[in-house]
Amino acid sequence: MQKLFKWITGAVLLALLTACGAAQDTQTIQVKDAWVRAMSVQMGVEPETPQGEADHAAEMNMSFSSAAYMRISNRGKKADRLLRASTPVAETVGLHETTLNGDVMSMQPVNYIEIPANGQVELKPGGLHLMLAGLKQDLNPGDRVPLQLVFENAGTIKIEAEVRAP
Ligand SMILES: [Cu+2]
Repeated sequence: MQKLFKWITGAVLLALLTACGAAQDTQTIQVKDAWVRAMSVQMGVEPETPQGEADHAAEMNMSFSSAAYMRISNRGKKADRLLRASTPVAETVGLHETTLNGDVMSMQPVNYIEIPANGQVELKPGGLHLMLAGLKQDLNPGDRVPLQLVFENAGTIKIEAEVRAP
């Protein structure tokens, strides 16, 4: 019953948001201190390169990745969720969490990042982060990377993250 109620609340809210253009609710979510780890991408393969090596080079390029970090706060009375993100500088942006099991650090995708009501979540090295996979260009310190964040309630929020060499 609780679940159904939640679902209905969500549906009504969504309808309201669609009606009001979501402008007001967007302000309940604030993104601060966004930065992206600097990364150099070696693009370009010599024309004479045998096919196998070219394929390998293509795979290598695809493997260039970086991560974005930020603080997301929620001033609202309802929890919100970051559902997905995108940027023009990478093929994909994944929501990831780095965890430490004993001495082994591993990274796995998460379905969403929940921002509690009246709370905040910090995406930081060694924890939650956005994984920018398949970088299309060098990310040099001082560059600004546009990021589009999609929240369950707040909708789409566009930010710029500064590239930093950690
Ligand atoms: Cu990751």
